[in-house]
Amino acid sequence: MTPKPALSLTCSEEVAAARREGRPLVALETTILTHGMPWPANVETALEVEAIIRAGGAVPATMAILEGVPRAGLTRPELEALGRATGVAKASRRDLAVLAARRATGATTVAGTMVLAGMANIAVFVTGGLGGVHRGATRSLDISADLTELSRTPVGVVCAGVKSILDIGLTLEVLETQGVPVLGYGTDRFPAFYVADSGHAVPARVDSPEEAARVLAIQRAWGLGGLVLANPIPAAEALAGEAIEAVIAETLADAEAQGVRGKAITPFVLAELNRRTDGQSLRANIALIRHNASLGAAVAVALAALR
Ligand code: PSU
Ligand code: MN
Repeated sequence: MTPKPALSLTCSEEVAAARREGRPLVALETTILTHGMPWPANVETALEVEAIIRAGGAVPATMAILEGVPRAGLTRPELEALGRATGVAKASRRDLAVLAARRATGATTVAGTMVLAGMANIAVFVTGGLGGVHRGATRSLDISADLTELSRTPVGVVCAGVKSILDIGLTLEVLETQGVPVLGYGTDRFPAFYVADSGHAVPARVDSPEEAARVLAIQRAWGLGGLVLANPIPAAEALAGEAIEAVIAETLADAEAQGVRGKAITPFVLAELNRRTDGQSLRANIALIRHNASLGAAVAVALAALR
């Protein structure tokens, strides 16, 4: 007989203790581990990001569904097993209940991680890049569930903007429609992952973790949903915009020619970019997520100080 489904979240000891003591917590996703970066850089980066968050005075809560159980805080062996596994499901909002009912394992996307962070009452979440509106979405209607999740779940997502594998202008339009604040951290420009400036302005700017935390506290108190805190990649780590843009355009054309669709597109493009840039895109990806981890920890600490 199939066991009964797990109806609530299971926290690691570290996460449970932090919740009891009201210490600042930072959620982390796992799709980046299973679909965003190759082994072993994926596991090394995940462990490093957790260490940066601890050094910043907060507690990391890496999210996944393991054998049907929604989890906040993974052990090192669990992280390594996920990072080495192939064929793990990519879990967005709509996949969570199906995976849990089947006692299956899934790596959570930004949307899926936000849902679990909401269940654990964790206010801050650090990742690399958000999903968004895909190029050609006026025909395909391929718009990441990350954007609608931001409108309903009160979590502040620290990211380096979105990759230009997406249509950045349309992504910002949908975030506006969904009522999602987009805050530039120390910048008036919306960042585009590998480059600090996408060519689009941000609707609002903050210049300190405290300022970001104040906006997030009000979003949460008023039930207004989440927000995006867009943290530009440090100048020393940024890639040359035109060169990376050309590789992205080529890779997207190949994806289309090979019939790659839906949730398979982002993982396909990330793996191909890494291969075609000789690891440059991966190095930039690692640098920016580390940078986001220290900002995320600082925002979580500032938010805890407001309570
Ligand atoms: N963008 C990146 N790296 C990633 C992702 C997006 O630069 O790893 C992952 C995130 O987990 C994000 C998901 O939530 O892809 C979006 O997938 P989709 O486009 O299928 O919604
Ligand atoms: Mn999609």
